[in-house]
Amino acid sequence: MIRSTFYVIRTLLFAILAFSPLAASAKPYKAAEIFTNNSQLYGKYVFRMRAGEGSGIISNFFLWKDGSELEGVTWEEVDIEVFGQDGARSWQSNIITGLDNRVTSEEIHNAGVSLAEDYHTYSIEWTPQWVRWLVDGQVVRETQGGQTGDLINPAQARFNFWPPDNPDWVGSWDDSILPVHMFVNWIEYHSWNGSGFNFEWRDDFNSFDTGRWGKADWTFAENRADLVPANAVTDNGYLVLSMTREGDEGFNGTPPVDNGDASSSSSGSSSSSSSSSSSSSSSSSSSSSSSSSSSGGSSDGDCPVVSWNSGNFNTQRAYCFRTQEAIRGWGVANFSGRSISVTVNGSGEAVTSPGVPLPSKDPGDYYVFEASAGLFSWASVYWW
Ligand SMILES: [Ca+2]
Repeated sequence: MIRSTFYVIRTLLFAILAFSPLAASAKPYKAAEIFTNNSQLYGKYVFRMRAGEGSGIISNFFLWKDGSELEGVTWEEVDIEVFGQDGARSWQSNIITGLDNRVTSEEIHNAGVSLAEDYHTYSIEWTPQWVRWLVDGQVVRETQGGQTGDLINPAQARFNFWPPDNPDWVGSWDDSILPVHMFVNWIEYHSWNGSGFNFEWRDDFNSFDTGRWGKADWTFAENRADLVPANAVTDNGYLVLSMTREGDEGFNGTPPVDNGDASSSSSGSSSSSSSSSSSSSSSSSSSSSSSSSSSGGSSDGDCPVVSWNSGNFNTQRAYCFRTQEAIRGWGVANFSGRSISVTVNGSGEAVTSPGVPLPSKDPGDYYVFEASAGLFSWASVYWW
């Protein structure tokens, strides 16, 4: 991921009007949004999403304090917004806070690949001290302090897919792209325990769980479409959010398969690992130099056995640890300057790109994680 070259803070006055909810029914296009019925204060959300492609559209996941749009209420929002334009290769992170004048801190990130051709693993980590955005196990942005201190209320998790009436931001609108869809394979929520994250729940979208999720039936001024329940469905283990013309709502196709999902129980580990290794060829080539310089040095027996699955190690020096846990997916955070190498029992071929699926192992074997020295005094590795 290439960090954006510009970082903008500005206030938005128009937005008070632009985002006032209106009853849906009037617009010629229909889009979709789902939201958790419950709100959570802090935590980590991890999900596998394949964005929609096309100019004028965005595929989003965001944390939202319900009622933020109301007069006299502070706005609290954290965003991942994937642009459909230009081959869906860029996305925006943002925090929006403030009472009357909204403060935003959007950054644009170039993914280097199409985010609409494959599923990717996205995470938002939200703690009292920081907000982090990760894609495929790599921290793309971290915000400490500042607006983080204004995110103090429980927030819903929401996915939505809609066409903003804002060509300068999302590109020009051409309705010949319709219908177009975004897909989510699964999402997990991990709560914040004060020093790490605890797994709380996972939704594989094998059905639409109305106990967990609601569907939007409203719109707002900046949206070219109404958000309608008929365009938010589950199909074959995937959440599908659709953008259609009025009268053409719903999804009639087959969701594209998530080949890179290491946790998929039905696809088999061999196929998932082979496809994910090909999709990560660019990142592995970029990390080849760092893997050769990875310190190693310590045999697996020197590395302590850890019991956490989301923890920090507090040293700038090289560090290693072992675990016997079965690992379906993993990532790293605050890893500036560090490389990582993961092996089974300290031998064999090493995985050196964060998030790349690990080889299978027997229950009595250890995954050995070896991190090189880094710029910061703490870093973390987590898995699920
Ligand atoms: Ca699924």
